[in-house]
Formats: sequence, structure tokens, C-alpha cells
Amino acid sequence: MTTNLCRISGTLLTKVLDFGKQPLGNGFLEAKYFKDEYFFPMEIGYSEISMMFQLIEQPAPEKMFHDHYAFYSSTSNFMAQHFKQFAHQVIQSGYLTKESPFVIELGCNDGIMLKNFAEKNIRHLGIEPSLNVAQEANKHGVHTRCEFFSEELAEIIVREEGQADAFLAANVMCHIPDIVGVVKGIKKLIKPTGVVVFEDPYLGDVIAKTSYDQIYDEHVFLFSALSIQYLFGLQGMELIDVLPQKTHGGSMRYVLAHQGAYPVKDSVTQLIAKERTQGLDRLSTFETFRTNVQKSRENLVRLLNDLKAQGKKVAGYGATSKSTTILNYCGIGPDLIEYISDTTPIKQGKFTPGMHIPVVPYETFKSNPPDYAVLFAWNHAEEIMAKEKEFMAAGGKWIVHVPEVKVF
Ligand code: DWN
Repeated sequence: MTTNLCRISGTLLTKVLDFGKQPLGNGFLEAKYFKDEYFFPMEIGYSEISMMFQLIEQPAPEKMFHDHYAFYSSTSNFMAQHFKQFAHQVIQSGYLTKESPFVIELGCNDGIMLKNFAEKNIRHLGIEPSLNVAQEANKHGVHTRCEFFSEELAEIIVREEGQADAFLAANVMCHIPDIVGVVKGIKKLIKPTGVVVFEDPYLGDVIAKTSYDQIYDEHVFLFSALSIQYLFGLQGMELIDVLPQKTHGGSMRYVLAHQGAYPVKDSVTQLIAKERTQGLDRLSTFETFRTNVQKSRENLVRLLNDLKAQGKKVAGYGATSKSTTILNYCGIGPDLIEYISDTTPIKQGKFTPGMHIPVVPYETFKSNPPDYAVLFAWNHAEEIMAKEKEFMAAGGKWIVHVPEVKVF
């Protein structure tokens, strides 16, 4: 859907970035589909009223989330650990009622977080629109409905299963264009003492690290505490706590409740003040960001061309959704990056969206290692460095583009 109006405030958006035509971030495809590949104009708009950073056009949800969605959350051990801790923190938070607590997760993917509630026999419900991953969740004992969330669905759930103590989401809310409808649904779905706890990549980190690869079709929004406070405030809800997370290169966990239900923690006041200092409330910040993004592109392309001129073999590590933005915005194809290794079976044997670099199994990286590996899964660097000691010991080098383009 294209809009020149802010999806939250309804006021006119100012265009702050233009990435040109982009394919679907997770649209890994076989060669026979190249000629029909879908592209959309990827531009970013910003509203100084809602302070929301958002895509101007987003492809229809059915194009992105379906029965062959390519991203399985459980591909990272670190993330499995992270969601276990997330679940435990919610259980120990004191927000769940003692009598028959009920927890809902939006976009539960393959059940990576909810299985921690299922294991403790806590009543739960996952809502997941992509059939293949929803089936995986059900297989693991996670009670999941395969549907898109809406205000109507919230009413049905309240009728059938009652109101929830906690409504959770991780890396989901920023994907939903009708976020106002979702917040209206959440308001009906949680008890008067209920809380919403969700986390997403954090705009403050994206700006500070020039991690512009967090911008792709699925991420219709990049949130800040300022924009979340505005969005939920419209429905009489309040931001009561914020907890920065290391995941996905810098995320923020937001805790919200009905207005006045709980005291607002100092963490909220402090983060809001920090965001104003960083300039997340004004347009000029995104003009500087645009210049930084352009510089990052120039540096990466120059480096890859130099390596090519030296006859070096370069591959990619992790066929992330994020890499789709980098590759297409920088015009990097198989002439500069021979292949991208990825452990996800559904991506292997296919080509990257738009630039058509072959995606190969991890075994290829092991048996045919490059001189340089572009770490597209830079957000998993800790986990990857721990397991790639052999590559580095043999002289293999990494290339990263965040927070600046460098070789190490
Ligand atoms: O919001 C979203 C986030 C949470 O996940 C989605 N819209 C889609 C997805 O984004 P992404 O694809 O950028 O996520 P990741 O977690 O950075 O993807 C990592 C990729 O790298 C996966 O395809 C798995 C792969 N991988 C690998 O090949 N070897 C990952 C690790 C840790 C590894 O060791």
C-alpha cells in the first residue's frame, strides 16, 4: 500500500530516503522465476507529529508472509536462548495473575518463545500468519492459530478464550502496517492489569550505527520510545518500561499497560530524553543519516571492487533479509560475491532477491572457503565468530559494514 500520510497521525509524511526499486527481503527464488520477480519503490517517510519512521509503500502482506516464508527463528542458538530468557522474565515479572494466567504471542513463528510457556503448562496462544512456521509451532506443542491479527480477531479470542495477562511480540509489531488497528485490538485483548511486552530493532541504533539494512519490505516501521509512546497514547495506553536488547544489532523492548495501571519507570523518562538529544524527534537527523548511508554504500562497493581487482575470492555469510537491501541498493551481484552461505534449507539452492547471488549450504563455505566473507548476519557475530575459528586461523577475513565498512 502506498501512502503519503503517516499511518499513525494521518498527517503528511516527508520523504527522507529513497532506496530505488527493491525486491522482497525474503524473496529467495529459483532461476525460473527471475523474469516475474516483484519489485517495489522503497522510500522512507517521517512525520514530526508521530515521530514514526516508516515505509511509504509496503508490498501486500500476502506477498511477504505465506506458506513458504523463508525465515525460521530457530536458526540461531543465541536467539533460542534470548527467547527463553524473555519468557522467564515475563513469568517472573509479577504481571501474570496467579490464577490461570494466559499469554498471547503475536507472530510466534516456529514457537521459539511460546514453547517456554507451553513447557510450564501456562495457558498460551500463538497467532502466526505464515502456515509453514505455524505448523512447526503446533508440532512443538505450541497452541497456534494461523491468521493475521486484527481488532476482529481480538474480539473473537476474548469471546472464546478470555482476556490475556500478557500480549507478547518479538520482531513482529514493526511489520504490521495497520498498527493502529493492532493497538486497538490489543487494548481489548488484555485484562485491566494486563501488559504488552514487545521488542523490535531500535531506530536509535539504526541511526547511530548506519545499519540501514534494517530497512526492507517487511519492516514498515522502525520504532523509538517517542513513536511508541505516541502510538499507544492515542488508545489510552502508556509506556511503563523500556529495556534495551543486544539482539538484531540493537533492539528495544517496550512494556505498555492501560493508562494509570502501573507507575512509569525512570527508564522511560531517561530514554525519551536521550532520543530527543539524538534527534529522533526531528527531520534533520534523517538528512544526516541519508548522507551516512550513501557513504557506507560507496565504501563497501569500493572495497569489493578492489578485492575483485586483486583476484580475491569473496563470499557472503548469512542470506539475511537485511542483505537484500545492501545488495540491491549497492548493486552487488555474483560478479563481486560468488555465493552466500546459509544454514536455512528453504533458502539453499535458490538465489538472492534482485541481485541473484546463489545461496549455498553451509557445507560449501566449509569445503570451499573464500578469502573474504561479508558478514551479512552481523547481528549474530558473537555466535558466528565462536564457530568460525578455523576459517580465521586459515587466514580468512571478514567484511562488515556496521557501524562502518571494515575488514578484520
Ligand atoms: O524481523 C525479522 C528478523 C527478526 O528476522 C524478519 N523480518 C526476518 C529476519 O531477518 P533476517 O533475515 O535479517 O534475520 P537474521 O536472524 O539476521 O538472519 C540470519 C540468517 O543467517 C538466517 O538465514 C540464518 C543464517 N545463519 C547462518 O547461516 N549461520 C545464521 C547463523 C547464526 C549462522 O551461524
